[in-house]
Amino acid sequence: MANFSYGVIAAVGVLVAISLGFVAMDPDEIVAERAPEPAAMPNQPPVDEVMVVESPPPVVSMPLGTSTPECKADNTCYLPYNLEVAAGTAVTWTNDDTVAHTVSSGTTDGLTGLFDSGLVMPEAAFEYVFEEPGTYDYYCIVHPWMAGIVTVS
Ligand SMILES: [Cu+2]
Repeated sequence: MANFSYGVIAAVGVLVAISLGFVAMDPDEIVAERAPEPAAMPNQPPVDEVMVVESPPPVVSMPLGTSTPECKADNTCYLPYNLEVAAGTAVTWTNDDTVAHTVSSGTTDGLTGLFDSGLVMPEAAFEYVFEEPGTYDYYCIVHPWMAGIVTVS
């Protein structure tokens, strides 16, 4: 008889403990546990798209008016003055002036012979692919104050 009573008391005790456990739970918590996984944020593109960094086009302009030396003072004879590109990039120079220019590798101290556009007429363009990292000076043989740099990484 004593064993049976202890058994009932123990069983009731376990049930009470379980019931108290449920009562103690915050109803919001129960709902939160059963809520479905939130969907991906619709405004966030996939990670691989986020990693794509748009670089400016590898284009250098020979702007209007560079046939007079004023552009030398603020390095605006070629724009941008120093173009930074990755190895293997094809760089395009566009002649946006009204007279012919050249894109000749080297400085007025001497041509390097790596590239030389010859005369690039107005509205024409010259392209060169930089395969090796380095700093490449170039200038215009016709207007030697025109100087620019391509930095290849
Ligand atoms: Cu020129």
